[in-house]
Amino acid sequence: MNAITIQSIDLHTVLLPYLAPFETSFGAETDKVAVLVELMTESGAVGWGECSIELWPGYGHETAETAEHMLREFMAPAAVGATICDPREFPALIRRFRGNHHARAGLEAAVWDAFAKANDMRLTDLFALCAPEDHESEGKATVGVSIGIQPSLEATVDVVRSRLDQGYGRIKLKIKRGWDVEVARAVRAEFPDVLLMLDANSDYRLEEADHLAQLDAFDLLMIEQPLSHDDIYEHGLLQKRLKTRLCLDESVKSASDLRIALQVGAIGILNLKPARVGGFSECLEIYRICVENELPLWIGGMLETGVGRAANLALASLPAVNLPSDISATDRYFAADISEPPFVLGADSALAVPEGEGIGVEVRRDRLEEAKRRWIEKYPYGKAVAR
Ligand code: OSB
Ligand code: MG
Repeated sequence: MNAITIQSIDLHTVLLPYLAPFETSFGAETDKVAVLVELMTESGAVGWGECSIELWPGYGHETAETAEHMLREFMAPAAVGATICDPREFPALIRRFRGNHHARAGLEAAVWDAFAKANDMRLTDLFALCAPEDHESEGKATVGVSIGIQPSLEATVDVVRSRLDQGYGRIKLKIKRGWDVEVARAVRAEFPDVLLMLDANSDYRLEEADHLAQLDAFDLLMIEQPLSHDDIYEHGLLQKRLKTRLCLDESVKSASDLRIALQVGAIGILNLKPARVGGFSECLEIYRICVENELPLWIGGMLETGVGRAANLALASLPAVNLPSDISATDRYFAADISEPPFVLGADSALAVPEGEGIGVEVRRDRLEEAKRRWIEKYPYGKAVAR
């Protein structure tokens, strides 16, 4: 393998309008904000990574500005000048800075992309080399679509129908307190056979276990993150009272968290998000734990631009990712993405990993500049949030 030496790092904060606002239990977002990391190596390879964040610190606690700050003041200076022989060495260079997983994951993603390109290979094949033996990229990933909270049950059923017509084979509905049993009932009644799951984004408390148990009636694939974003223990207590498998998202921020969740019976399925766990090295460690424990696994998303989505797709195409991932086609998110080519849904609800080296998509400089201008001009804190 060719080593890389990091020569310089540029940060680009972009704002891209969603085709439709996305509402979860913590609010509605109209635009994607992302800090994109562009990393130049001494040999001329250029790697890209995305810090997956949102305008409102409702899912995680980071924002574009905290990510920019951490990267500019601490993490990027610690990375520049370093020579890396294996991307899994990279986390040690920034380990002395605590937390800030979304920022850290964006920088590490750029390192992985540059390293793959410096070795003339796809990122997905580089991941496979770091996975357990005989785990090779399948070159595509089965995906589903995540549907935000809609204004009515009828609107929800209509959106589900249009996504099924587009070819998505698994539907995830966002729920919150007061928007749960009836929405599951309405969608299940209309589509008795669809693979259906719910995501509560931490809105419930353990005292609501009996209420949540009503959801057992709808043959759900899983319920994602019903309890607090930082709880593991009570999810274990809740699981004992539900037939439906619990999937953890927010609560698993590291391999160590996953081991605890397994130990206390808090997890039946893992949503693995590279941003949440602080990067792809940690993802590969978590992947190994899932294989060893036969824990069903899929890759989550945060409505990323093409840069982040391409890297997530590279991971999602590894064989132990055995449930549909939250990585949809470009036209589910944006009119014009930052990168080309767009992702198009193929047969069997699958997305193909691009053939090119690294993440396999190219950043369009014109769109990048436009999206950077948009961020500076619009700066929509507050305005973007309807509660
Ligand atoms: O909880 O999985 C989540 C988007 C933003 C923040 C949190 C979540 C989500 C999604 C979107 O569900 C999935 C996607 O990227 O398509
Ligand atoms: Mg989730």
